[in-house]
Amino acid sequence: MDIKYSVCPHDCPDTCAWKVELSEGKIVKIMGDPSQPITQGVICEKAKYYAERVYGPDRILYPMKRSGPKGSGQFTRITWEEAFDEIVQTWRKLIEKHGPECILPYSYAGTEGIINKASMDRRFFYRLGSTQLERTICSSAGSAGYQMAYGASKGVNPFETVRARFLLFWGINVLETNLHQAMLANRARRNGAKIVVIDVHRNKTAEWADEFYQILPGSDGALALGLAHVIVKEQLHDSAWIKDHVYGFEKFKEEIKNYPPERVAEITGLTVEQIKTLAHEYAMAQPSFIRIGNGFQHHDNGGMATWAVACLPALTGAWQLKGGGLIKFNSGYFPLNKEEVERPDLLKTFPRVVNMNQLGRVLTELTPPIYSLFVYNSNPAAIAPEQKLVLEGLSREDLFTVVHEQVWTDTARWADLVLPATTHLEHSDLYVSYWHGILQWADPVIPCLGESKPNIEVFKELAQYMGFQDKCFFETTEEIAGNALNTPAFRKQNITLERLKAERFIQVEMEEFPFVTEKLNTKSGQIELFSEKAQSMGLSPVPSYIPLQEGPASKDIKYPLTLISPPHHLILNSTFAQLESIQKKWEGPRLEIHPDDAKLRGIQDGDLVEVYNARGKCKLIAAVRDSVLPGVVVSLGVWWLSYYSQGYGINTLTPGRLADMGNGATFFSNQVEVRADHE
Ligand SMILES: Nc1nc2c(c(=O)[nH]1)N[C@H]1C(S)=C(S)[C@@H](COP(=O)(O)OP(=O)(O)OC[C@H]3O[C@@H](n4cnc5c(=O)[nH]c(N)nc54)[C@H](O)[C@@H]3O)O[C@H]1N2
Ligand SMILES: Nc1nc2c(c(=O)[nH]1)N[C@H]1C(S)=C(S)[C@@H](COP(=O)(O)OP(=O)(O)OC[C@H]3O[C@@H](n4cnc5c(=O)[nH]c(N)nc54)[C@H](O)[C@@H]3O)O[C@H]1N2
Ligand SMILES: [Mo]
Repeated sequence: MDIKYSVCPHDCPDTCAWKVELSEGKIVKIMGDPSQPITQGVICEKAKYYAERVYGPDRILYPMKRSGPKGSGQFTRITWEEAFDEIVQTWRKLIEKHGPECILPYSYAGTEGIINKASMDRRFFYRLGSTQLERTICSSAGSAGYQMAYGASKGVNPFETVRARFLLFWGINVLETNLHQAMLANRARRNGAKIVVIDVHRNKTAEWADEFYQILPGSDGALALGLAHVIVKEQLHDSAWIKDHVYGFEKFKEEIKNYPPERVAEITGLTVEQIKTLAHEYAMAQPSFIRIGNGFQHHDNGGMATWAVACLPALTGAWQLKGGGLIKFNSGYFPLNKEEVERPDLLKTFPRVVNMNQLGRVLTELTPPIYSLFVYNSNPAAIAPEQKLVLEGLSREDLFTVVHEQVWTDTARWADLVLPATTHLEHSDLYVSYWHGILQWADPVIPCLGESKPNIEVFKELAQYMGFQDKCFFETTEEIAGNALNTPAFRKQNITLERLKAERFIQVEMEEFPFVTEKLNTKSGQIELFSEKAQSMGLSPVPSYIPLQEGPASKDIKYPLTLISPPHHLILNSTFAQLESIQKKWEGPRLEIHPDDAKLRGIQDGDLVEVYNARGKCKLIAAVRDSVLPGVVVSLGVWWLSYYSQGYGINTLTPGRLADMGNGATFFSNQVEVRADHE
């Protein structure tokens, strides 16, 4: 038995440290690294099956060229040289005829490793002058909303949350999507703290909480302003602290007059009593801590709602005590030299920018058209909204699609050329977290399987085939990582790549409020409850509640139910979906529907139902239960398309509209109707 170490690269706040057991050079077991203080030897269930993912039958090991009709899954093995030649020759012809903007890269966070997520690829597509991609599918609406108040993605150090007396998990399924925060919360609870959850779905996290507030989708902004109303009206706010740290309190005070508990009760579905109790408890128990998740950011009003919630600790001055305040994102604590890593200066033209949430429209409607798509670190055929349009785009005969992947995803099946990618266990990378403050490095644990190559190598070689001679296309992973860490803030903390490689993980400094020595990075330097920036963007200058375009208050009687499709604990976005161990445990695609809604439609528990709206339809098995409110339906997980009957996934139904801030995704502002399927 041999033990090696790695870091989980997936898009999850916990960024766990792994201990990997090998036998005769093969991975046999994945465990949490007990020495890394956040991971503490604990990893999620899906990561434990990683060896199956690395060695499984779905692994892509060689470059493959399509040999049947598009989407048929028929491919023939070719060499890397043939693959690169074909890409470059095709692109040269396309560029000559249409210019480089007819090529589009599509990627997200398949790996969170700094080098293989965004370094050589960004350099390559900047240098090429291709159409650029706005990568806002995850949490950009919320980040923009949070930054209205605080100017940066910085919040509480998670370790401090064990001191909190009141922990409010708001729109986050923390037991399943941020497990180690739940472990810290359990420690706080043992110290006497109360755990409260606000969600639209009575999930495992809701059942674990001491108190659960079940609200209507997209009503969070109103709830936050209603809580602020009660706090200020009953003088539970901290005037002295507000005077020193908060900008715009008087204007905010005017705005919250519009949110008396009676009105907020109507919007949220809570009772007046519940709203008052929550406001009292939140304001009185200090330190109080809020963890914001993605739930309410994936709505039309996600930016404003986040800004409104982010104002609460400013009113009570919760930031004064260790463990008090909020976490939305903590990525701001890693001041990497991104310019040096990504080299935006290589872009010499002003190509168009398209939004990743609208890939379907981009591939089917954009003029002049996209003629070549290069996908890596993402599975858009499954995870992107408006799936029908995405698939229509991918089936275009005049679209040359290249997919660099580890496994045969839905997107890979639609490709013209498929290139084999290494997993993080086969390449080195540098890792930061967007929740904790531990910087990590991982070396390969096993050699590259088959002929797979890391992203950085593919883009380096492509650059050579394209004749790009800039020095930056010859840099190694170590050189880029070393430069990424070469910033004044890291130098001050004596953090270098050499030290990191020797120690594997280093805790970076996480300053306490106000996060920077002098002031916040907002215009006023204070927490902004009134923002001139918001005003200049044509938004309300104070947080306010705007009903969803598609939501519970929707007047569209054709589609009366709001569909929420958040993560499933067995998979990570669409990753892990195909593993045999996962499939064995999975109950199949389900739709949780309230007994009243089911009865109205003649639907019984276990029935196959068709969920539909103007964007398309998707078939699921009805799970009739009161875990959802009347008018709300929930389907967990984004599964590969072949696991849904007729091959249309949950994202057939979801909208490509953009949220109020950050051009974010609106997956959950989604009206549908459901009928029993009698086919
Ligand atoms: N197991 C697992 N873990 C994951 C992922 C995964 O797919 N599987 N994905 C990872 C990624 S990329 C991300 S971004 C995070 C996302 O993880 P979270 O931050 O937890 O976000 P979601 O699970 O999308 O939504 C959280 C909760 O919000 C609820 N919700 C939906 N709409 C509303 C609303 O209007 N108001 C309120 N209050 N709640 C609402 C949902 O029911 C859900 O329980 O998880 C990461 N971790
Ligand atoms: N309905 C609905 N849709 C959603 C969501 C939802 O809650 N509901 N959540 C949204 C959110 S928050 C997010 S972040 C997105 C996530 O969407 P994606 O980022 O597309 O996530 P995955 O489905 O995990 O796909 C990542 C792919 O990258 C591949 N990959 C991993 N590492 C590497 C590598 O090193 N190199 C290469 N070339 N490939 C690699 C994996 O094999 C995997 O197939 O999905 C969004 N879609
Ligand atoms: Mo995400």
